[in-house]
Parts: sequence; C-alpha cells; structure tokens
Amino acid sequence: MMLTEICKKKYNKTIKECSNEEIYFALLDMTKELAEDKVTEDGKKKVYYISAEFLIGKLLSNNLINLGIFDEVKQVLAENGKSIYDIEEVEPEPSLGNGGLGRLAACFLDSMATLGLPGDGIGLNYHMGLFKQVFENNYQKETANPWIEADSWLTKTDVSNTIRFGNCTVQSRMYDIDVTGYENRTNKLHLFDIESVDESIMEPDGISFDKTDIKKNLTLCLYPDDSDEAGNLLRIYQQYFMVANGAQLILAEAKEKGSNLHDLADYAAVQINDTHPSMVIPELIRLLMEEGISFDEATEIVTDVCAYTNHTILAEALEKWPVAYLEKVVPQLMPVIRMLDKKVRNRYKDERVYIIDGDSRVHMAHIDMHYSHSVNGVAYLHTEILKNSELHPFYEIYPEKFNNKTNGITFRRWLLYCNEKLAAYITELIGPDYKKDADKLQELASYYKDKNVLEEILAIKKSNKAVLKDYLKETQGIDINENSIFDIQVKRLHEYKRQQMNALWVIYKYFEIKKGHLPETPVTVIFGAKAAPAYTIAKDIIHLILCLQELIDNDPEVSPYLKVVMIENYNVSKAAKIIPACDISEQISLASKEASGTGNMKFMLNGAVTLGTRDGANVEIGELVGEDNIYFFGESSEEVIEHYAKADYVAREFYEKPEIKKLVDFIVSDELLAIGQKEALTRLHNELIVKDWFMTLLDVCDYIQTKEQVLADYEDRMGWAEKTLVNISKAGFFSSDRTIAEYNKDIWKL
Ligand code: 7GP
Repeated sequence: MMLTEICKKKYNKTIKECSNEEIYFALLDMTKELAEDKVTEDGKKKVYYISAEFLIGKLLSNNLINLGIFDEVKQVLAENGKSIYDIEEVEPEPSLGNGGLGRLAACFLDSMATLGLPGDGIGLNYHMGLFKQVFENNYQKETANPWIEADSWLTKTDVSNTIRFGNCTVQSRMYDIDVTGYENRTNKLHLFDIESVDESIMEPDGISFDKTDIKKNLTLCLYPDDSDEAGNLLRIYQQYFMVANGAQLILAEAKEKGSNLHDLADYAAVQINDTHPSMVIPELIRLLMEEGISFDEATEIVTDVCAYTNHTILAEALEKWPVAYLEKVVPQLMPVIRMLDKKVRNRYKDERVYIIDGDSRVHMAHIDMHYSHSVNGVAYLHTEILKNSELHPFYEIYPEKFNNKTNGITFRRWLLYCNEKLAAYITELIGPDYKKDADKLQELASYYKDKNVLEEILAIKKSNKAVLKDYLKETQGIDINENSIFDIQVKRLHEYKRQQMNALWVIYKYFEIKKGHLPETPVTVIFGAKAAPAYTIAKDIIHLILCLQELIDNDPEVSPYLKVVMIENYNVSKAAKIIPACDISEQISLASKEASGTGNMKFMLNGAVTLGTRDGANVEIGELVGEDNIYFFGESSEEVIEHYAKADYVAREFYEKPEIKKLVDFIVSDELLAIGQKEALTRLHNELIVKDWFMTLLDVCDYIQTKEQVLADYEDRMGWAEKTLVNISKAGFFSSDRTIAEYNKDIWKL
C-alpha cells in the first residue's frame, strides 16, 4: 500500500505512529498523485462550466471512492487502529458555494468526469467563502469561514493573466482542484485568485471589510454584502475577474489544439450557470474582435459556443447592473454591450427584450438569451413556467433555444459515500451495476412486498438515525430520540421555501400536545439553513425556530413528544449525515417558486418520503413514485401564478380564520417573548399578516392536515417501508449522470 511509503517518506513513521492529521495529509498526497494519473487527452471539444459557486464539500472520501480504493484504504487504516471517519474530520470543508446552484455545479463536475467527458469548471478561489453561521441568543450571527491550508486539494499552476479594470489592474493566478470521475478520467476545477488578496483586512467580526480595496478584497468572499454601491461594484469586479480569466483560458486551449477561432465552437462549449458569469459573452466577443474578427462574426461564434442555465424565477435574483457601474468597473465591455443591445433593438420592437432598459440597467439574463444558443430550466415545470410566463417574450422569439434539463445529483456522494449501509444492502439485493447505471435501481421493485427486505430497510434507517443522534450530541450538545420520526427541512433560508410554515406546524403540534392529543410516535423536526446576512425576515424565521426549540426543550409536558433542532452552519458534510437519517423530506415551497430542488432527490434516494407541493422536481418525483408514495398538498403553480397576476391574495383574510390566527399569534405570545427578541418576533408576525408574499397562510391548513396523515401512515411500519423502497427504486432518474448525458447530447455535443 502506497500510504505506508508516503508516511515513511513524509514523517518517517508507520501508519500506526502517525496522528490523524498526518495521515490526512499523507492521503491527500497519495490521492492527488493517483488522480493525476487519470488526466488524459481532452479530445477536440471541451466543455467549460462557469459558475460563481462550486459547493464541492470535503473531497477525501469522495475521491477515494471514485478512485476505487475507499474500502482498501479504510481497511488498511483499521488494521492500524485508525478510522477513516476520524481522519475525514481533519479536512476543512471548502465553502465555495451557497445553495443548490453551487452543489449542482459540483455534482455536474463529478458526472462529467464519470462519463469520461472533458469538462472543466471555472470559478473563483474565495478565501473565506460563504460565512460560517453561529447561533447567539437564538439569532444567526455570521463569522469568518477560512478553509484554505498550506497543504490542500488546490494545486498552484503557472497560469497567470493580467486583468484590467476601469481603475486598476490585477495579476491573476490559477489554482486547480482535480475532479476524478468514478472509475474514469480526471478533469479540473480551475479557481482563479490574486496573490495580493489580504485576509487581514477582515474586521474582527469576521465578515466586514473595506469593500473598495479591490487588490486586497477581490477573492476574499462569496457574495459580499451588496446593500450599498461598493458591494455591488465588488460583485461586478468578481464576476468580470472570473469570466476574463475563463475566456483567456478557453481561447488559449482552443488555439493550442489548432483552432483558428472562427471555428471556436468546434473546440469549446461554455455553460453559463445562472447570470453571474454572463459577462463571458461580451468578453469573448471583445477578445475575438481584438484578434481581428468582425463584431458580427464574433457574435455568431460566441452564440454558438455559449449556453445558459436559469435557476430561478424570482425576479430579484435576475441580475441587472446599472450602466454606470459597468462603465466604472469594466469600461471595455460597455461598447460591446451597447452594440449587442443595438442589434436587439434593430430587430425587435418589444422593450421587454432589450438588454439595456429605460433606467439604464443592463439585464444580464437578456444577454444570455439573445446571445447563447441554448436556454434551459432545471425541471420540467420550471422550464414550462419560463416558456409560458417568466421568459415568454424570449420564448416567442427563440422557441428553438428553450429546453429542459431536469437536475440530478451524484450517487457517489449522495448514496455510496453518505449511506454505505444502504449501498451495501442494495448491492446484496441487485448487484453492483446500479453504481454505474442508476436506472438499475428499478430492479428493487421485485422486493416491494418482501417482508425481510422491508425490515432490513427500516433497520438501516434506524442505524443512520443513531449515527445522526451521536453526531448532534457531539457537535451541538443536542440529545435527540432515535426512535422518533425524523422530519427534516434543510436548504437555504428563504420565505418562498416556507420554513415559516413548518414552524407554524410546530406551533400547531405544541398546542395539540398541550391539549393531551399525544402523537403515537414522537416527532423530531430538524431544520438547517443559512440566511443571507442582509435578509432580515429570513433571520427572524431562524430566530423563531430557535425560540421554539428552547421553549419546547424546557417544557416537560411537550418535550417527550416533540423536539425542534436547528442545525448550526448547515453544509455539505452535515447534509451527508442528515439525509440518510430522514423519514419525512420537507419540500414545501410555494408552487412555481422552487426551480427544481435537489435536496428532494437526495432524500428520496436515501429512502425518505416527500411531503411537498407540486413544485419543481417534486412533480417529477410524484410521477415516478406514484401518488401513494408521496404526499402532495397546497395550491398548484397555475393557481399561484393566477393569484400573483390578479393580486388577489390577501394574507389577512386567512389570518382572520381562528385556527390560523391562533398559530400566527403565538409568534408574539408571552411564552415566546419571554425567550426571544420582541423586535424580531413582532416584525415576523407582522410580515405574515400584512405581506406574506409567498402565501404561507394560503397553504398552511392543507399542510397541517397532510402532515398529520403522513404521521399516521408512518405507524404502519411495513406500509411505510414499502413507500421508502419505492422511492429508492425510482430515484435512478435523478442521477446527475443522466442530466449530464442530456446536456451533452442536446447542448454541448462533445
Ligand atoms: C437553486 C434553486 O433555488 C433550486 O430550486 C435548484 O434546484 C438549484 O438552484 C439548482 O438548479 N438556485 C440557487 O441556488 C440560487 O442561488 C439564485 O439561485 C440565482
């Protein structure tokens, strides 16, 4: 075993004598070397996945699995008295992403390499990443989240570019992380950085810093606070820095392979992950023009190269940068953007499709739609909504560009790694082929009625619950009951995802228990979510959840039957512990608002049953498992879209219903005010009554009723186990290998 030699060479010690830390670094060296051996020729065409976020999570175990040596390493370590699980704790989690969009990018990189496609990621090497969440006085506090160590998965390359901004010039540096596919090739995640970045400018609070000092702050953190002009400008600096480096890399690699740039589309496919990288379009055009290609031809070339993915219909997330800001940061791009806008105006009279609007703002998504050859949504329903409402004017012009690519997840991380027991049992039942061909999971169908199999499935779930219980005890000092029902909602905190509705159910259940209506099986409601630092109501919702947690913990009448747990600093590693332990997967967004969701897929694959609205990919989950194996509630996306169109939803009318009023008013009850902050709770209470923009009160009664049904059905253990098994067996469709194969077939054509 190589590890023995590395330990010897690096530390002059045996494996036994090494500390966990030393073994981690030895494994890091070993894994990097093995991954490098799998770097192979690119072939002519390559895909570049450009994204502001890559939520890659810890890499050690995942890389060992993909290299096919996880079991061997685990055993060698065990023979020497070490545990791979302890060693994996040494690894810091890179925090290069925020939510679904970033995790999707990481799953896609894994699948590209697994399918043997040459496909690299392009992003930024944020030193602090997204903030680390801590709870203080039942409130979210943001702190610094450094993750880069002297020795890490990052490899410094000799690629360095001069990047010019309006008022300064910086020198970049490219760092690479190997992305090794499952028993296949190694691709690269290229993360750009500047050497002058200075972590010491961070204020003691761990998140504020001088936002104007670009040479020191450019790659300091992901999504810097954009509540003022300096913050907006910094985001533009970051975005341009990412795409300018990316564009230079793409052109250099194409040229090296023999491209004359007129034929760039034969060499490169660029996937634009939401609007953060949209400036790659004008930047590529600008660079091609510098090479002597006419504007018109450059525009055609770039359109053939680029494709755009939309991840949200929330208008506020579609970036619009003021012309004045772009003039300041990237003056060299504005002439190109103006010419692109002019081209649009010459052809179309509909103002809604202009690139520059009447308020002198540049609509980044509009650049993408006119000047890429493909526009895709991330689930069937989402793409339909884009075509029929949100992006309808564009759909009328370019129906051929629109296509759907339902999201997926990598089964390496979200089954083989996170749920070893289940993976092993599936292998026992149907053989190992499902690991490469996820559709094979359907072969589990022959066991739907097999009592022994169903019992084993329940036993595996129970042991995963025990693992989570121990983990929570160790990390947060929280005690949970592994015999309770684990009802879980983990995702970014946003009003449209309606964590507040789940909190209202907790209040409902609290009243029920107080009345003596005790649940047959106790329920543990687990939340995990970060709120954007400037999103006050989202932070208030976290506050409410934490206050409910404290209230119930201290109430001996209620606590044996109900428990609320808010996981601190929810991230990829925690997800891997939480998801395999889940019974009920909460996917309760307001219909039409969740583009897809990917947590829903991870839960399903790990045998949780979905309680959700007919939104995003939930719709497709429902079609696959059938109505008996999923719990839907709430108004449909059509109904919701109509409410918005007619502006006829009035939260107060629902609030006036006594059964709802009682729940909402509890937010400002004496009990909760004794624990929480009056200002925050009152603000949230008021928000729900006078705004409730995401219609919590519209669906809350149906939600409560449906959830009660779920809890009742859980009592039929064999019936529940069957639902679980049906969900696992139908999850194959949601493998990101399927998604990536579709991207390649329809868009990239490698
Ligand atoms: C998310 C969507 O909210 C989620 O529904 C989807 O599954 C995921 O992208 C992957 O497609 N969006 C984000 O994470 C995000 O930051 C704002 O969107 C641009």
